[in-house]
Amino acid sequence: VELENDMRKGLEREEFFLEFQPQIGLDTGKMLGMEALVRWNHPKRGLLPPSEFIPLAEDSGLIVPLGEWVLKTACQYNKKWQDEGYDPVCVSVNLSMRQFRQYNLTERIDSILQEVGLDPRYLELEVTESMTYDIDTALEQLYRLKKLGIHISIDDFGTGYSSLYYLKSLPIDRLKIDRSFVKEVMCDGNDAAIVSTITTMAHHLKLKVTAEGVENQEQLEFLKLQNCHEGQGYLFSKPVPASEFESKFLSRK
Ligand code: G
Ligand code: G
Ligand code: MN
Ligand code: NA
Repeated sequence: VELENDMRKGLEREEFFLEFQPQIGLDTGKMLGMEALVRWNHPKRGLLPPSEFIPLAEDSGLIVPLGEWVLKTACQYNKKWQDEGYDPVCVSVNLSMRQFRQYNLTERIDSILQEVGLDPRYLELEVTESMTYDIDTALEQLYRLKKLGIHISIDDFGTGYSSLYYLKSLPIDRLKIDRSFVKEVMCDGNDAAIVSTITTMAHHLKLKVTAEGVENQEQLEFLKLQNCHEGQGYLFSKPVPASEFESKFLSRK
């Protein structure tokens, strides 16, 4: 409860900030996108990782205002960088279950995009498989979101509940292979088979595929052989604050 009150205050006092992690095209080595990840600079406890406050924010419902702050701030950075002449890239934002269940989510995102002035095609929402559990509701919500012109990806793919029926029905653009499969891809034949199969399936379904948690060259070579489109992970960069991201990863023609 104390951390919950702190979070409420923290939102007003601007104690939250974003880090960005690049998403790299594996054939060119070029940065094609970035994921925005929230951090909390707690006045007494110092820097808190999401694992220490996202679950609490989920339980209390504070994830809705926090998630909206993340969305808006990520869009603002992206718009600012485009205005400064950097090559435009898409920003990915994690959506929580609570946000996904909001009946007016599409309108809220639409008004954020309008207010910020960001072209919807430069926003991607990351949803998890568990959000598609109620397929009819999920389909309706995802179709509304897609109509805005934004992109949708399935985060942590392979770890949650999903059936291939869902996968063929959902209006999604990308699968993000969970990092637990990528981790052992060089020493566990089952993981290699899973990564390879997800990648092939994504190709056939005409979905983009991103490997998460790419940490070394061997994993990268494996993923390239599979024609996996993009990679995200410590091999390229850990998530970094906006100013560092700008100087290290953004480029102009
Ligand atoms: O860097 P990493 O420790 O950033 O993030 C840990 C977890 O927290 C990830 O599973 C990520 O999806 C989640 N997370 C990070 N930022 C956000 C956010 O803005 N909203 C939601 N819902 N989850 C987030
Ligand atoms: O939303 P998602 O669950 O995908 O959140 C991404 C999380 O993965 C963040 O916590 C981020 O810091 C973490 N992460 C990103 N790249 C790597 C990596 O190469 N290795 C590990 N172990 N974690 C990573
Ligand atoms: Mn994510
Ligand atoms: Na993930």
